[in-house]
Amino acid sequence: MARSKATASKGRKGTGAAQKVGAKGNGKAKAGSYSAEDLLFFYKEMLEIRRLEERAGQMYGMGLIGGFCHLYIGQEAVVVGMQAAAIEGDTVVTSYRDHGHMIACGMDPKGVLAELTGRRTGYSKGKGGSMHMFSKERNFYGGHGIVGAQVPIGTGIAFAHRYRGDGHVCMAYLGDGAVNQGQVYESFNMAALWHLPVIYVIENNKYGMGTSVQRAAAGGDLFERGHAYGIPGEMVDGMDVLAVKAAADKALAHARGGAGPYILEMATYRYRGHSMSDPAKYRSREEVQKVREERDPIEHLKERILAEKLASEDDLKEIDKKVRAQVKEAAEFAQDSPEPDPSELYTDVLKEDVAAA
Ligand SMILES: Cc1ncc(C[n+]2csc(CCOP(=O)(O)OP(=O)(O)O)c2C)c(N)n1
Ligand SMILES: [Mg+2]
Repeated sequence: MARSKATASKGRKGTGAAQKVGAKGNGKAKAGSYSAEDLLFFYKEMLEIRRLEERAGQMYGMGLIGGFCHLYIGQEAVVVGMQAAAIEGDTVVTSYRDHGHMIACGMDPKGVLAELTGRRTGYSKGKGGSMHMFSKERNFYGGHGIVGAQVPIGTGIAFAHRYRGDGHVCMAYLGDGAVNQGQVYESFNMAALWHLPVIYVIENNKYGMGTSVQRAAAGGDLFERGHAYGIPGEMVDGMDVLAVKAAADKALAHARGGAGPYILEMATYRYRGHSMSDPAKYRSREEVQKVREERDPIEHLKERILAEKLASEDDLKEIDKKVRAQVKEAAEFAQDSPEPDPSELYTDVLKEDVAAA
């Protein structure tokens, strides 16, 4: 199966300390396939993303975050399930809705919130903001504001994996709105032709800004868009972390084994507006409420953990308490950090171009 190493691990808080993920790579999401430790880890990861983003939303409202801020709330199971199946060294690239991916890749919440608030301790020294964060150390390649731009970039990263023969796979995430970009199909063609180790993860959250996928995308399911290139794909319940993990195991094994790209279409949903400035008038409150009540990925897993008696309500409350404390600490760290020095305006830019102009 996909997991050539027994368990995936990820460094946290830049300490390089490995943390066990530990889910078995058996490709099945049936009850009993996962230990209590696995499920509690998935629960904690999804909660960490949600609490961090809730905090980011509050900080935005307080005027502490400038520019754009696109929240991932509701979609947490997608990236947590994917990363649970990945091994250390696999790479990730995504769009501007990227905070969840950073956390799931093991990036430090302090550095993420510091970047969101434009502080020098942020991942891009406070100069990039929400949409422009990277971590070579954690194999996270951004954070891209141009719709679809990350798809050829991810394909290029996959080319590098293959060229180097390092056995790794790139997971390139894109939205339902991005699947209509021409560059996506140029990428599919190259990836299929050269059997590149790339998984295209389409996060179909039903909307591209204020346009529903039904109004924007012709044809059938989005994963079928790879069929013309011979790229296999499937639809996955993106609100169920175990279904995502099972699909990711299969797709990663395919790509890692040299069979080329794979497409996973995640049926998911975003609870918040497109960005913080979106009042989301294109859908009803009832629609959002229904998904929250019936399909919430965190509640879903919580119910399962309780039903299988893998932990008590109190255990889960304790996890939430710890996560909230960690996020609070990260927010304080960000707010206490200084802004970049004005001299930073002249660093990390193409100075030669400036001089030549
Ligand atoms: C090339 C390009 N066209 C238009 C935009 C404006 N824009 C930003 S996000 C977005 C919608 C993309 O929707 P989707 O791919 O479904 O991702 P989601 O926001 O749902 O995660 C658009 C049209 C852009 N950033 N880049
Ligand atoms: Mg979308």
